[in-house]
Amino acid sequence: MTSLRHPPARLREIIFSARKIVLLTHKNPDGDALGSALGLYNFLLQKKKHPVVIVPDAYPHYFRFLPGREKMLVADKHTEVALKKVREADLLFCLDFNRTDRLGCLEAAFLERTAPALLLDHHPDPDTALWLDCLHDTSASSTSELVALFLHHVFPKDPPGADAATCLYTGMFMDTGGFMFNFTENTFRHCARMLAAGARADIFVEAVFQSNTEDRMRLMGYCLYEKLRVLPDLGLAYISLTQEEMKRFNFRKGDSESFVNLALSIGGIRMAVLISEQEDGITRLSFRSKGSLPVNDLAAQYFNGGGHRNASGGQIQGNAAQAEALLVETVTRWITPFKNMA
Ligand SMILES: [Mn+2]
Repeated sequence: MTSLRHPPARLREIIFSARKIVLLTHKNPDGDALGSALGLYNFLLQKKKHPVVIVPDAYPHYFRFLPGREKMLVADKHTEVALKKVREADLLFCLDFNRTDRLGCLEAAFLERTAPALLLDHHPDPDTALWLDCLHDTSASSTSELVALFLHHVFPKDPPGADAATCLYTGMFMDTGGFMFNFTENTFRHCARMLAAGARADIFVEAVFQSNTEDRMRLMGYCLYEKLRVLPDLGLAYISLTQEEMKRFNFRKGDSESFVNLALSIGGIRMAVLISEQEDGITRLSFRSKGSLPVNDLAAQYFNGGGHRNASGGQIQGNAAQAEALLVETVTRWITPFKNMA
């Protein structure tokens, strides 16, 4: 854990004296990326600041309920404006990532900037030299939890309002798989504070869990019936999707969300993977594991990726069939030392 080096009063000063605050999060933003960035955004609005949230690329449509998301800048759509905002910022927050390549098209502008940046994150091994100050804790459930902690610490007299609370609660819920993993007693403490502040857990449940499209449900059925491969000897289950299959089901970003967890839910399976072919000749792999099996090591060593021990991502240059072959071959070797582990 890296605690903040600056005292709360100094951090308040840094924030209040900044005129152009930019909040950045990672590519393929998930519930925690959006929740932490928009949570902080809504809080800063309360403090009469005018921050801007910039996401590198599109986010799943079911997060459209998050307060403030309509003001967010999507950098690969509005590249010039986004780059200008990053260059002209006088204070930046980096949320839910600690490797600058996670910024996509914003990376170069971020590295060239002169303004100070603060990091709030829970991914392993940050390069702390890049930031003026860090609140970094891999044992935190989510970056949203760290934003809640940061606000409690820096602004003890100003509880977040309902909009900020809704975003931060969403982030904590999503990054723990609905309080299934990675949470601590602190997570519930912060969630309780968010609910007391008026977090809308009701709209969130409907938006995220009760707004499936028919296309997504059919795709899920197809994946489970036709595409799920189970290799019991390796404790591995995976689903692989080609571009052609995604088009057949009118795929929209987020439609395959949580499919990897369906594969992982099989008894005896310790590791699950969703392979998704992209339009640009790249195939993405999303890894999940149970217990102590470190899929972030597998992702980092063989698939140009990384992440958390039980939830990581990576990618290869090539199509879905090539990714599938590489996955099986790699896991066959990689899993050996872990075979007798719990
Ligand atoms: Mn996160």
